[in-house]
Amino acid sequence: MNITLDPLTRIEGHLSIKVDVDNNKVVKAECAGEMFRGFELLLRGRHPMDAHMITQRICGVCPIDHGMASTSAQEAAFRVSPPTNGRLLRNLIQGANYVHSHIVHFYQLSALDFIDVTAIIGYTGKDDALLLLQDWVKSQLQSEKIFPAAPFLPRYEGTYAADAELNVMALKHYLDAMTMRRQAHEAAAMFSGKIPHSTSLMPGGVTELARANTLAAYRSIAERLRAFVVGVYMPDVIAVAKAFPQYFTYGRGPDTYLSYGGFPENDARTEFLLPSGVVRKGALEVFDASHIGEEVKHSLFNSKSGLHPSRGETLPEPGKSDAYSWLKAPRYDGQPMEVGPLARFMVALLKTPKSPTVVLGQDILSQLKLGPEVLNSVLGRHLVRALECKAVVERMLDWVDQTTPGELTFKEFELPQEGEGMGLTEAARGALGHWISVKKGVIDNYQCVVPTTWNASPRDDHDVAGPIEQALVGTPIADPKNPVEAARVVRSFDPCLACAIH
Ligand code: NFE
Ligand code: MG
Repeated sequence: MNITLDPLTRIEGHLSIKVDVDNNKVVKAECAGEMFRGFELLLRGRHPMDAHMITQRICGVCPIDHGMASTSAQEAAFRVSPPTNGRLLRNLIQGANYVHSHIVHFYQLSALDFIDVTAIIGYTGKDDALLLLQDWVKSQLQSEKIFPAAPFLPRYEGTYAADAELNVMALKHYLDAMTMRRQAHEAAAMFSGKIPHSTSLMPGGVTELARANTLAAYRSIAERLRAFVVGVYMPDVIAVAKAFPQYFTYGRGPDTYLSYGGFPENDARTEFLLPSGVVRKGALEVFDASHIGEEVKHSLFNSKSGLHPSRGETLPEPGKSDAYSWLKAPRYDGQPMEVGPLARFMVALLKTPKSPTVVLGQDILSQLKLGPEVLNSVLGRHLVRALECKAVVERMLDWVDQTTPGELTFKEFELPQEGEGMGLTEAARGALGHWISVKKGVIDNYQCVVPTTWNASPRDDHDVAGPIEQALVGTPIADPKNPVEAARVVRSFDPCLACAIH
């Protein structure tokens, strides 16, 4: 039997999932990005310093990550790098953008996969926000329209959390998370000029100043965010984990992980808060960018297959036979790689086993009487994303203290007529790379390989499925009309198709 989830909601962008189900289990999955955007083509012939302004528009969720990758690629081409204060302000901007993203992913995008929104009907308390939510859900339930107003209903029916108290508390946190998200945006905008799409990120640093009063204001928001992440987000993820333990066994990806390294801790940008590395067969390897290639056998492109992104081509071919996705298939040594919080945790587990994040992760798992092998799963991804959010928000407070008010945040440079550069960062959703080549003063080629392009990639030249496609196989589907289990698997990756197709 075939089931199609199209569009898969509560993610960013247009994703179509097709699964073959046999004996109530997924036996094959196809993951398709459904539109072409063409950012790589429209950058050609433009002034190189337009790149970070344009590529930030790839996405409103992670614009800062694209800005980081783009300015880093330009910096490599222009032979400049930010001063200490510039690096720190970038970490502060990107950190706040991460915290917003992870909070939104858990509460606004994923929680309603587990939490029963209809439990609000039985609410008898006096919280104004919850009473409003109650009215809204009631009116949706009473609506005669086939599709009542989004966002809560309709939904796939299935098994949701049974504990009324847990449901109502989580719904309250769903509402609180919106405030937290706005505050994270406000903190980022203190140094980014605005959010989304920063006006202050530039090759050479950040054009905003490091003022003592702004640093103090940022710190006070960061402390509120930390209180929410530690006191609300982490406990809620653990509560969901306790209510749905079987989701530590669903959603197993390829068990190959890639991280470029995120949040530089030194000006040479060789040490990172989120370490860089590759994990295959349970062993840590040094990441080597020359191993990346984008394959296109099943992608709607007639570019040469397997090209390194520094030489990449973007040649759309809408009617291509045997192709089903507008995503290329990035591969490392020809292998699919999972990227994102789980990949970063798996790298950290082997590279920095004594880091507070890894120690806390092990602690939580042992309280649940589980070992790290369960992390390659739906709940594993949610758990390590929350752990990472805590690590980033806590480190943001240190970066505030390391910033020196009044010192330069930007380094001047001469713009060369020719140059090539690679810019790598860890976006909230995983490894993000931009490659720029400049000739005669304009962009000659520009390529982006984006986190969700790795995770949601279609089959490659050897017909090997992408990470989400692999993770879907084996998922039990109790009711083919309500494939909520498959949706939970896909959402655990936090896919952003707007980014992935770029
Ligand atoms: Ni549109 Fe993004 C992140 C990037 S995902 S959200 O995080 O880069 O592929
Ligand atoms: Mg690309």
